[in-house]
Amino acid sequence: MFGRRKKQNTGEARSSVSPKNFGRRIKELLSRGVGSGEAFYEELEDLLVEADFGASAAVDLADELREHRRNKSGGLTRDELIEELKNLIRPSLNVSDLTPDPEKLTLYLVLGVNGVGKTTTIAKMAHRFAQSGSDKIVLAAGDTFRAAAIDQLEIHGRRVGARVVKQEHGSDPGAVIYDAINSALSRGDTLIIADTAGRMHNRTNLVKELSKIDRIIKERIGQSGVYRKLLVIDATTGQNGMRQAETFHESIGVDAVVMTKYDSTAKGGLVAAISRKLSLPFAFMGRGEGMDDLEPFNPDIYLDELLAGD
Ligand SMILES: Nc1nc2c(ncn2[C@@H]2O[C@H](COP(=O)(O)OP(=O)(O)O)[C@@H](O)[C@H]2O)c(=O)[nH]1
Ligand SMILES: [Mg+2]
Repeated sequence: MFGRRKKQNTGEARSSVSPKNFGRRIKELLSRGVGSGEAFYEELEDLLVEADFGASAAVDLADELREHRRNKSGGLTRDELIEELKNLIRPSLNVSDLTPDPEKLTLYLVLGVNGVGKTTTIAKMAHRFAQSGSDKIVLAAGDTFRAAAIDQLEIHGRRVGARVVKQEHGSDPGAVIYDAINSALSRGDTLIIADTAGRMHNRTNLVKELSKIDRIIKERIGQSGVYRKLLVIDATTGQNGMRQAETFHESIGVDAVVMTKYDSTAKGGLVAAISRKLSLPFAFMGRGEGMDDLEPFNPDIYLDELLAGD
């Protein structure tokens, strides 16, 4: 069901439409105006599909624009059409603010298939929160499947000044996270970011393994704390990313999405596609491998970049 671990930086090579390129092409199309009738909407749909909006969002957006323009007289300038398109996309874009509340024990469970950038994102988030004053951050090495994953989290933890709770390679991820919560409670730490393995190959395993972790966290964190499930999606995986979002959301419920590798993607439509189809808010965009390469999701910046193109 899930794709194999991707090779890195294949985004450029696979894509024919870069964000700039997409913006430029859409601007060219919009410059010609809706005057060209049905051909205009078909071309718009094709461009949206190429930019990873997915077929259903592409058709819907083209339909909505058509509907919108139907009863209006007079033509629109290119920039007015771009604004209309932004106005059609914007309402489905939502933001999740993950700034932790220092008064409450908070746990972010980070989910996603292998290689999407979970561990790197955990380090970036810890770095970001540490810089803004959190000094009680715990990273839970819940990807116990690969020994290297535990080492990787430890190295990141040292770098960003966060304590790492781990167990042996192969141990039960639920037990690691349970330990992390208990030690946080006893030491007065306020934020736990938990890693998970992305090895689940079918929905049954995924549900089983994650439901167990989910239950443990709910029991230990309780009503007084904050528990959020964050799904990491690799922007270069296109409609595979859409399917991953659907599977995780249907299986255990996702609270917010982090999109990684936005720097090496070609296309930005996946954000809009996931937003429209699943109504999930976005928290962060990863824009590189460095610790500072994580930005809070901003719908206006997203739309400007998507439709920029000069
Ligand atoms: N260009 C780029 N690479 C990233 C980004 N986030 C993660 N990576 C890289 O993706 C690869 C897999 O990341 P990792 O965190 O190990 O993925 P995990 O298997 O989901 O934990 C690593 O080489 C990361 O440096 C990003 O935002 N941009
Ligand atoms: Mg990892």
